[in-house]
Amino acid sequence: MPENETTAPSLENLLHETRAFPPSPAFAAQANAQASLYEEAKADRLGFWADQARELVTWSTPFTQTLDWSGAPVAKWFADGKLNAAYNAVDRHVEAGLGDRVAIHFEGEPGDTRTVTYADLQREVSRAANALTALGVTQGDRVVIYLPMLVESVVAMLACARIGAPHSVVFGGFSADALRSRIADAEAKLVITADGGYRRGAPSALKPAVDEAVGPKDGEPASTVEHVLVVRRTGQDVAWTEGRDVWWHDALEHADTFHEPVAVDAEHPLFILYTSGTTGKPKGILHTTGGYLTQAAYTHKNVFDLKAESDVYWCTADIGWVTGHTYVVYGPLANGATQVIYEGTPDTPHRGRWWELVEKYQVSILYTAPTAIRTCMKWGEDIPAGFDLSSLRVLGSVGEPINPEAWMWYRRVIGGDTAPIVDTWWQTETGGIMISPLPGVTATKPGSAQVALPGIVADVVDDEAHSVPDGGGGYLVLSEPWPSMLRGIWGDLQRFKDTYWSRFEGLYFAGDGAKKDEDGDIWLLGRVDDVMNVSGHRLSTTEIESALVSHDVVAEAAVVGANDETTGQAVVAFVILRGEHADRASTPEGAEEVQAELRNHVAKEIGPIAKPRRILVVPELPKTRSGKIMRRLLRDVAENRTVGDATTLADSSVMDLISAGLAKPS
Ligand code: 6R9
Repeated sequence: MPENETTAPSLENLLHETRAFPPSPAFAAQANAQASLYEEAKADRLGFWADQARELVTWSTPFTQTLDWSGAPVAKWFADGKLNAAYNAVDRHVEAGLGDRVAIHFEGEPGDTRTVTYADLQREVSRAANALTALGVTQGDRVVIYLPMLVESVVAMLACARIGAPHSVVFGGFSADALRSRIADAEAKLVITADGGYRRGAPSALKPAVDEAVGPKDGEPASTVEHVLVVRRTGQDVAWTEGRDVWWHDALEHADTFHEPVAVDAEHPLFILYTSGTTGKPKGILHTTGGYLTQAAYTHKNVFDLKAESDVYWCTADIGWVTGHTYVVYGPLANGATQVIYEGTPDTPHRGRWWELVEKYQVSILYTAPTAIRTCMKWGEDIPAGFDLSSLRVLGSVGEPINPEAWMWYRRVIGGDTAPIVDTWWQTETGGIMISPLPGVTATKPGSAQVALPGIVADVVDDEAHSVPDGGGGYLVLSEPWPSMLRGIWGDLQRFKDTYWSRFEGLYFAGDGAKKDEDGDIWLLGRVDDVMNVSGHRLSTTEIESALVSHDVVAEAAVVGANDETTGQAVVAFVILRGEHADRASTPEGAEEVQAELRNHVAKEIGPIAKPRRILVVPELPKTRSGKIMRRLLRDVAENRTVGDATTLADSSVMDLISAGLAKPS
């Protein structure tokens, strides 16, 4: 793309962002990461990773080879080493005398609690591993986990790892159909589920979806699943298939508390995690053991500045997503951390629930998503102000670009203007954090993930794969293999090559647009499929959203490019107004006034070219269960089409609400 012409307008808004927050000397002095880490990694990248692997992971057979890239793009890391991920997450801490340390403070949505030490975890995981073995699961068999956020969910994942059976966690909010296709693709032998979980104040059933997913359907035979292991959580009635279904508590009660972890090769599959592409069938992203665990532990220690003996860490992600895998299960436990796991939603039974938990457990490190932060902004800052959040010392963000307004709010209202924010860019495919500031080292900038971590090589390139100069924009790529990189798409090597390695020769194509600022820091601009082209000008959806949200009246915004005969695409914005302004748009005159105000605001922030052609005031935005806005559906609305498949929305009625509201002329 002709850089200067097409990206210049879209760079304006975020490049106006010049605030920077250098680390305090006190934080820097105690930080795990020091600036020398970058030099160390640069001087000998592979040696650096080998050091991390030896320091942070315990190997039953030490490795002698670091990287084998001869089968590129399928990497082998530490290939001649052997280890067990569950041993690393649990047993070695008990052996080191830390058995009494709390691993998990569990808080159920109804308020029930459970404290699990590392010694407890060792007994539970060993029992579960023995139970799985008794049910015929052996090394290499796939186990699907379909559970709410419970202690048992962590135990189930670790029990699989302990016996070398790759797990495939399917988010509990997915439908029976989604579960069925994932079970089929992985040819799973066993499913671990629960009767249900608590969600928004009521028990919500899970087992019926499993019954539907594993049985015969529409001429399709029953699945490969031999047993369904069922955790009792809510006590609700469940249908029972004798011989197939087994209660978790029964199976564990009879199981021994001793289990010898199986030492597997470093490249043994640890898990498959399905992630949706924008189209087509979900991709089963494959991760293996040694490299994944190394990067999980390394990033968790340095990016969050974890002090295992004193910190209380809380990552709000569900184990159904990669963030829950790497930063609830493998990273924190490998590092011997104490963490909070919360079952429910942030607004049950009240909108201060998260902050109440921070106060109660004295959480010191909080890792969450921009969508959650913006929701809290919408609810108002008097809610967090009612709780003591002074224990927080590091804040993390993940999942989508965080707009500067939300970043500043997070810093001021939640972080007391002192806690460093780490905006961490990574993907299911990358397995661990790739681009992020290091707290105590990096002067943070609101809205930017900034720098590749020591050991990671990232770049922004143009259409011809040339590195763009500072100030330029293009596509984010990763130029060197990294330990926790995906090893493929389950059962589809060709799709792996086509999706990630064919766009630019020899480079991993992440699918994200990005730019470099004058300091060479990286700003993520959203998926490239969300980049619009208006009259030959390249505009980022994120950027316009960010401009809209920076206006007082806007709580949330989503922008799409709608086809337009003359300009190629036209910018269409969907906005949710902040509570106190919502009434203003209820009359046609009021709505017009708000729309004009916002259009001018965007013009002022970015340039007239970015002015939305239409601004639609809506009550909600369509989001996937992981909080990503489904722009495809909004594009349908913007282009006056019938709205497409909305089944993966967290709340599928949202589209009806939006369409109904728009039927009235705005
Ligand atoms: C970890 C996770 C990956 C996609 C990724 C990008 C977006 C994630 C981000 C971010 C800007 C960040 N993304 N973190 N964009 N800044 N800090 O979310 O994995 O669900 O696979 O999503 O999310 O677009 O390509 P996953």
